Amino acid sequence: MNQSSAPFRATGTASTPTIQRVETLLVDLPTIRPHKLSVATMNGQTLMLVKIHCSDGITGIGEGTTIGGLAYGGESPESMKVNIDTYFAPAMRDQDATQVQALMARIGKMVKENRFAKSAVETALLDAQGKRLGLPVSELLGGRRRDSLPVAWTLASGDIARDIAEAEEMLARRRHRIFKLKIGAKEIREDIAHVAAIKATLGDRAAVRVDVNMAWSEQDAAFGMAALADAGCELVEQPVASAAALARLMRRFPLALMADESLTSPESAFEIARVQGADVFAIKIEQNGGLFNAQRTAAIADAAGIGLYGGTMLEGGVGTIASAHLFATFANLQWGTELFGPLLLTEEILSAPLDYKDFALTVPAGPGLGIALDDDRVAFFARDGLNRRPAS
Ligand code: MUC
Ligand code: MG
Repeated sequence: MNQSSAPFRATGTASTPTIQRVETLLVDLPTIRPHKLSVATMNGQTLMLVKIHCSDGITGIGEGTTIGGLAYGGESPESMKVNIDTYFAPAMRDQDATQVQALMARIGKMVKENRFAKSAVETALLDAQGKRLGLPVSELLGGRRRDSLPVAWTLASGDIARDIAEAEEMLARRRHRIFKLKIGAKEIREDIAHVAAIKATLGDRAAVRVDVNMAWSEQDAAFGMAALADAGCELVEQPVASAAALARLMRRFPLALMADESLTSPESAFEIARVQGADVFAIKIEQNGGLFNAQRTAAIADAAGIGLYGGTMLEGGVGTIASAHLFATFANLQWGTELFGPLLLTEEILSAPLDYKDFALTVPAGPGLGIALDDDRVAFFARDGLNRRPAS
């Protein structure tokens, strides 16, 4: 069938649910402690929530976050809101709400880049379509292979004693037994001593990994990776920025090398795979511009024999569960996930908290994302009253 005779209708007929209104709002929530990364120290997180209201009465929800405002990349929660209000919403209005991939392609023609905003919008469209069909988002993505996901915790207080106390508490509560340490802000020897002290205390009771968030030069990385391996660290995440440098560091040290910031699309994933620049890919729905693209990136990893890890942009409950539905479909998830974002926040904005137990997160079984916002709490934490104004 050629394209012109395909049955797809971009604009709905009377019986087709269409998009009526796209609403966005910013929600500011405090973190349980300062979260220190090489790029920023976070004392709070801003969630950009999007609600897509459809003509059949169904509303889908999505979320976009960043780390430290603009410290991590080109988008901020504020830019996502303004761009969705100004550019996405007019392109979506009156369009068929059931054709999610086609609608995302339509948006893609009018909106270059803006991967995080696209992820939020695609999440909301999938939530709405799942609710419409009575299916969890994981089933729309091809079907889940697991109902729960192992979840790592990030130790990022910046203080060794506090990090150890936090890790001990997580182990005792059976919440996490994989710990990721954020390093790269301090002098390299100080960072290595920090990692070594934590691993020495935890021993075989827990896995220790580090994320440098690109802070090291290639020379730093060569020194640092050897020392980290000696300290018992099993994986280093994005020590340097460039794909070529990652490739030169590969397999020189007895610990796994994971790409994160380098992965911004299936195309970038293909390039890292081509130069053998990583043992593991951190898959993030926002970095990839949505769940479908993240799924394509994961397929490239599988084809290249690269391991998979479910990453986070420290999303709240909505973005976390969208990611969970996707990661539940992966054939391989060798390194687990770090879907702990909601646990870093002091406030709950879902009507029921997510289910973390036995070192894992349960993937909800209900239609769509399988979660609901507590609208009163969302309104309470919304940045200001004006945020409640519908975008279209
Ligand atoms: C990142 O770079 O991986 C994930 C966990 C965390 O603490 O920060 C993020 C971002
Ligand atoms: Mg990272």
